[in-house]
Amino acid sequence: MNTIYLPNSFFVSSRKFLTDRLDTKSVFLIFSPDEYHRNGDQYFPFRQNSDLYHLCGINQEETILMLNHIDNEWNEMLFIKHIDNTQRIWHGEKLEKKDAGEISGIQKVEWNTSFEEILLQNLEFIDTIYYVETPNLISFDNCPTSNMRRIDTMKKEFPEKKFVAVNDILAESRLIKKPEELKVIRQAVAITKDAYEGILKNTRPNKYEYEIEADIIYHFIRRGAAGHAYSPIVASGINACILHYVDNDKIMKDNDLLLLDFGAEYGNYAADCSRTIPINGKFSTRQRDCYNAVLRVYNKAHNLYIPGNTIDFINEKVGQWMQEEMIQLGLFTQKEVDENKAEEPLYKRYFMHGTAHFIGLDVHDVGTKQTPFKEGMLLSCEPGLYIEEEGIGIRIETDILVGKTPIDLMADFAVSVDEIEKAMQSHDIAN
Ligand SMILES: [Mn+2]
Repeated sequence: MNTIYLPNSFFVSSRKFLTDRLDTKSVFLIFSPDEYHRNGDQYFPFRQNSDLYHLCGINQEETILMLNHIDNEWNEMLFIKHIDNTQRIWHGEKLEKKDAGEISGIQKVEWNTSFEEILLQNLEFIDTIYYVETPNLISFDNCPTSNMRRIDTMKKEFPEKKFVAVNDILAESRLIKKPEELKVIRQAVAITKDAYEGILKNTRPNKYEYEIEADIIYHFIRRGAAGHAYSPIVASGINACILHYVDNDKIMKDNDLLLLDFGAEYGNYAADCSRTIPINGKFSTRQRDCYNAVLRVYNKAHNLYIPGNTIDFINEKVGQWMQEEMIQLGLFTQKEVDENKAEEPLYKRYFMHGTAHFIGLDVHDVGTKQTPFKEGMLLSCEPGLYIEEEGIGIRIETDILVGKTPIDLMADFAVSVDEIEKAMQSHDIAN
């Protein structure tokens, strides 16, 4: 759980990036998220807040990071959970202060029971409280995250202080991937490739979608991934037209396509991959035509991942390219496009989602559709085509590193019709 994936020099420089942009006489605070109740006496597995991880590398619950500027310098303090012997017997070891210090590169580590007192001592000398706005998801409307609960309480307790959210600074810091991070991300991608190769070998008619999901998690866990970076989509036939299909419980029919959207989370970083393959190992003529239409756009789109472009620009461009392909596929005519008075372009009938999002510690990472690309940013490239009336759903997705020459991190994953059909020929008969 607290395996070290990044050297503490990485976290030291993340904190410096932040504090260099903050005013003096201030304190920055961030708290771990709650552990969420599942059912009975069970909890969902804990996942650290990505900003907190980015700043100190601690993957443990009930962690607090405090950076305060007093006496002309930044003081760093980390607060971690202290457990007694009974808890140790049931739940195992937690980080000792020394371990937490080594992981984070922070000298002063205390038990979180002393946090309130230390904060109060420091507050006298400061004017501004910096914090991270964490989302209150709709379903948690009346239940703000632990981080926001604490900040909201402080806003009431200390109305004379100035409260400033620093999400934009942290987004800027997280967007450009450093070489150390890229090493971890490439490992997430390599593990995802293993799973894809397993799928190509094991997919065949009359199996259930969940058998493929089981193959994916098998490959992820056996190489040290934490698991899925997001709920995997294993959607055969018409199910592929449900964009967030996660039931994965239908039987896979002969002559249908299988759309897969899956990615490993390794060392807190996500890989994000989509592929579409023929369940019986051979594309039909129509399926191949549709697939190649998406593939041509996918290949062309890679060249857009250069400094200065934005997600908005890519969405617009790729939408237009897909529209031209849709005309060729006979889905509508150029005349219908020209005469279309609706606000939505016609291609949105068959391609309803965007082409790109940032990837990093979160699979849909920080950054906006207007953020200008810089070298070292990582984004998905995922055109798709969903023709419900034909039971065809296709998406091809890879992760691309922005640069003067963009780098496709999944360049060695089978993607052409020939590569896919060839890989599927080596079907393991015993399965
Ligand atoms: Mn994606």
